Amino acid sequence: NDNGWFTEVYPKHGSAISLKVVEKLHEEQTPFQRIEIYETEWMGTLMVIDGCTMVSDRDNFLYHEMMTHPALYTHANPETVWIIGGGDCGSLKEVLKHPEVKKAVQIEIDERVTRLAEQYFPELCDSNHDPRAELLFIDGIQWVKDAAAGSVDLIIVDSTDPVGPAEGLFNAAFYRECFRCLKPDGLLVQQSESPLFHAELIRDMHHTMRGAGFATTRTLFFPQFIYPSGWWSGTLAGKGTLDRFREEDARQRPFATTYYNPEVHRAAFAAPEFFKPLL
Ligand code: AG3
Repeated sequence: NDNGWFTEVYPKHGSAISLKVVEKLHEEQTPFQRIEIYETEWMGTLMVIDGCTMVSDRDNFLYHEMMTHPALYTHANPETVWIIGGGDCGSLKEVLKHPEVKKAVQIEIDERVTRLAEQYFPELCDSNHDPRAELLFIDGIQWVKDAAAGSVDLIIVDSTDPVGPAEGLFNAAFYRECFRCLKPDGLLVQQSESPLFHAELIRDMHHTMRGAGFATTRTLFFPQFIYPSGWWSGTLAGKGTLDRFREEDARQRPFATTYYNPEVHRAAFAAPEFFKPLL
């Protein structure tokens, strides 16, 4: 935050993003991480965790729509959904737009992320009191260890980068527990970083998910201005097939979206040429 700009530097990639700041609204160290909130000139309110951009008013729709709707419209009947992380409640809000969802549990380790989102990103939190929503502030790794086998249709891992509190969400032990918790046709979707900067991480994720028992894995791609390289991804893993896109349901969706639609859904799963050998 020098000369009125917030900057996140990507040291390994010789690059950075800078956003012009109007005002720093908040800063605190929680037991888990350092959270900062800025009012920026063009991106609206911005949440930063441990120096990394997390959510902005202007572009969070891209990430939150693409981390939820493609997976929800791939599952035949997603009634129970867990969101591991996702403390800003943006994914929860999108999940609850689906009338077939009967229960959505958000398992966020750091309650302060949610309390600050309620204060500074109220529009992301306007579904938090939906009777189908449950907000827990506990460790998601422990949650999947303790949960009963075959108890959930869809697990969404909406985490920070694979360092610090989120590190344990990117390994075989965690995926095996997720696999165990999912019903026979269950799906997992995890944010999987930048296809340009972190292609090896995505490759490893596919191998590790399949090693944990998932039959099918697939990555979807979408833009995200405030994240490293401006290009981001989510990776899906299915106990069975990922080929049951409920396209007609997506077309008739009973809610508004800003990015997602059935054409975007199909296009997002197209693997760029340089990516094919990695998958
Ligand atoms: N989760 C992914 C954030 C990763 C950003 N990385 C970075 N800026 N270096 C976002 C949480 C939104 N619910």
